[in-house]
Amino acid sequence: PETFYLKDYTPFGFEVEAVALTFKLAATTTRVISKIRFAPKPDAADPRFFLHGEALNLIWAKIDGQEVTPQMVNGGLECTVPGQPFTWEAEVEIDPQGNTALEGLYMSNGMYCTQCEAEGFRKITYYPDRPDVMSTFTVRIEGSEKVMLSNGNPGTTGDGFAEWHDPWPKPAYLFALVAGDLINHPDRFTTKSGKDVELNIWVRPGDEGKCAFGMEALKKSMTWDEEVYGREYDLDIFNIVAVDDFNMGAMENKGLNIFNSSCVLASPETSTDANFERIEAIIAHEYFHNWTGNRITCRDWFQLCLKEGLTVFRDAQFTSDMRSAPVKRIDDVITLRARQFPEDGGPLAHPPRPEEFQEINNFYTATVYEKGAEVIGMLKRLVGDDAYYKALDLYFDRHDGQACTIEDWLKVFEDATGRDMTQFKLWYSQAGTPRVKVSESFVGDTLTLTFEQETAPTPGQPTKDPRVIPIAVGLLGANGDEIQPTTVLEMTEAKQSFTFTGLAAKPVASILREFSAPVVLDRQMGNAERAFLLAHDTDPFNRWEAGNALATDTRLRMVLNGAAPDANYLDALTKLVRDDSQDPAFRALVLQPPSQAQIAQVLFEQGHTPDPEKIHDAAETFAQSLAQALSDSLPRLYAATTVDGPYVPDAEGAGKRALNGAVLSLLSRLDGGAAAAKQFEAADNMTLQYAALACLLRAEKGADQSQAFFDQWKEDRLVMDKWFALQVATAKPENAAQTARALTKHALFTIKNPNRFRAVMGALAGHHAGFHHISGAGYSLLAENLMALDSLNPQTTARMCAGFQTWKRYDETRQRLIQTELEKIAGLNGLSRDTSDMVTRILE
Ligand code: B3K
Ligand code: ZN
Repeated sequence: PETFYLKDYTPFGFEVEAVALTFKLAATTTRVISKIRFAPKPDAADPRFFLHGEALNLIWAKIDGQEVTPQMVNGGLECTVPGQPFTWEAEVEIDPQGNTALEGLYMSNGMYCTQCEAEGFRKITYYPDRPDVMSTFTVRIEGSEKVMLSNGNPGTTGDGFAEWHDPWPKPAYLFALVAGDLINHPDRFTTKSGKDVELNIWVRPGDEGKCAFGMEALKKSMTWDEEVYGREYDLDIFNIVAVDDFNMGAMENKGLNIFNSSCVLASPETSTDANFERIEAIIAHEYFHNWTGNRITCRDWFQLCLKEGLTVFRDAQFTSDMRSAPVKRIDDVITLRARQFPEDGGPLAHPPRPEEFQEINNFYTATVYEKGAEVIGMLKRLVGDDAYYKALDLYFDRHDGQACTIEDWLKVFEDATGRDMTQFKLWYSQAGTPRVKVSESFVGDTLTLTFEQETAPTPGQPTKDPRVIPIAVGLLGANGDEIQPTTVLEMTEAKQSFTFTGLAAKPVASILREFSAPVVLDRQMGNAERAFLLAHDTDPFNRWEAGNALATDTRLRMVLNGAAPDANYLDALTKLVRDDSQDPAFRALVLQPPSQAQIAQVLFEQGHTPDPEKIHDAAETFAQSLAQALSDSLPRLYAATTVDGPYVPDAEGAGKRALNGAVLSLLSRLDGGAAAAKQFEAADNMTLQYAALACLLRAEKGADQSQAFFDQWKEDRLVMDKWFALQVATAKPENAAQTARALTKHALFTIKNPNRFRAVMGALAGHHAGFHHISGAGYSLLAENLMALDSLNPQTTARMCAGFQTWKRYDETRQRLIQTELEKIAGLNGLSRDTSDMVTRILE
């Protein structure tokens, strides 16, 4: 398969002045008629007239009204064209019904919808399907569907047709079309300059009661982007559509966002606190793309993090403002460590801006998104808030309407701040997580912190240059007072020391506050000091981090030396949990143990071979000991953290319910599930019902409740996804694969719906001890299902291959088992390019 390189970038040889599309909808024989005005660029480096096209049946093509016979070439067509502006017209036939890949125009539950990013537009018609080709689109949809939508503002609508016009030039990946039997949840928004905007969330009949929360989130996002970034919405209408079959979370098509129904539909009865928070964040994310992604887009797909890293950063700022900033930061770091660090330390490692790819869909990764956002966080920390917003204003001013690069992005920071960004750019070009080792010495009145950075080799990058690393540090006195408020140290060398003078006594240093850089901090610190920071640090992230380090440390010693749970840590933890003056959300976070995959990750970082069984046993033993240590307080805590009154999905309630859920899960280890059974019975919202069911299933006492849950919710796909996932997630390691296998035989299981497939297979891959069970049953079940899915849906298949990415860190037996499965997948007849690319890189 072909490899694409950043260094080969060449602009398209033609301007696209305007695009007009007519769709004649029919389930298996949709006709698309395109009329596109092209103008040759006088000094084109590549004058070839090449249009992408895939799985299209060309009926006819014309240039300036004259029928032509283009040459079909790999991935599209070529044609001889005039030397002056000309009109290209073509009619193609496509099969939305047969499109199970869910890319291009496809059908989901009888409704037409599209997904074009990254390269799906070429499955709709022949076109220069690259993000640096921007044009205005006029769309006419002919069909009998009740609702027919496209980008931009509505034009004429009549019997059997609807017209749309998008005045903002856009790349084809932002094109969208939806048609079906939909109903809307309407609202309005007035922008700060007084523009009246019509808002709609479109859903299938029956889902209209699940739109209100998403609509509020949308309006909050619109206000926030005006207030914080000065960005206003720019069309008369903003539509969101919920679809059931979708490969990812959502898509920011201009004026017509398309959402996986799981990322927009919400109600207290069917959605958990976590669902509500995620929905709010994704609605914000897609809305924020209107400026960071749509008005300013990417020159090519290597620059993907230009829009994704920035937009993730913006949605994280939004969530921090809407909810609790420390909780959001802690959650994000947990996710980064769970998803991005393993990627960065394994065979799939790539820089936030990759320089080559075979299949771009495989680069919508935690590195591009989450590390991309971390890089922006560092930039903001280094230049300061004022300079950051000054640079952003310049970015919007200078590049509105353009398709840009990381170089353009860094240049606005150079121009706005006068700072040289050469070294900072390494964050975009180098893969791998830097390991930062810190040592301390205190002499006279001076504390010296010495840092050393090192990044392990990654595929294609054997050596690394030192990066600029912002390290936020504060100092605490013996009584817990802050004697040095947070200051950002700028590390630029491989090894570098910083001093703090005028200190009366040796302070306790709080290092990498707010997780100021995405690095692994290697710090030898006694548990007494950690407990001190857990009790006193003024930086909430580092307070949590100290607790996390203690939790990790005791679990590592249990796994490696068969030690018992650390008594001092249990003591500190129980004290904190019982302390009602502390924020419930924070207590819940401290109570949430590091995941088993996270313990495996740390073992790997420290050069050990993780043993999933031992890791699992240590987790169980620890939780049991904690439950015992807290036994007197659990009933009181459970009662005290129960939230009375009607369910409100806000941060405060969610924090309380999180603590309540953590307490219930400990209590369930002691009371045989009695409290959980009661809670299940009484629950009037999904957060409580789901938490109770999880506890019961984990205790193997939930058969009746599981059946009751099924009977109650069998008509609700999103709740059924939870039901499928939870059974796998709560299974004993030795039963996880078998449970998952049985669920794939369930009448409501379908491999064709990505949400359902991920519910079962994602839960299996996420069950560390179950997936890595020494029988190999987890590996073979995942492989078997990936092989069954590949010919239907390559994107989702490829994405889920990542479950195998950590294989080389395990023992030889497991490595051999996984290798066998990966080779089976690699050898599959007709394997998709997506999956082949993933499996090949993982095996290397
Ligand atoms: N930009 C889309 C992701 C498209 C994925 C294509 N495989 C959603 C988002 O990041 O907002
Ligand atoms: Zn995005």
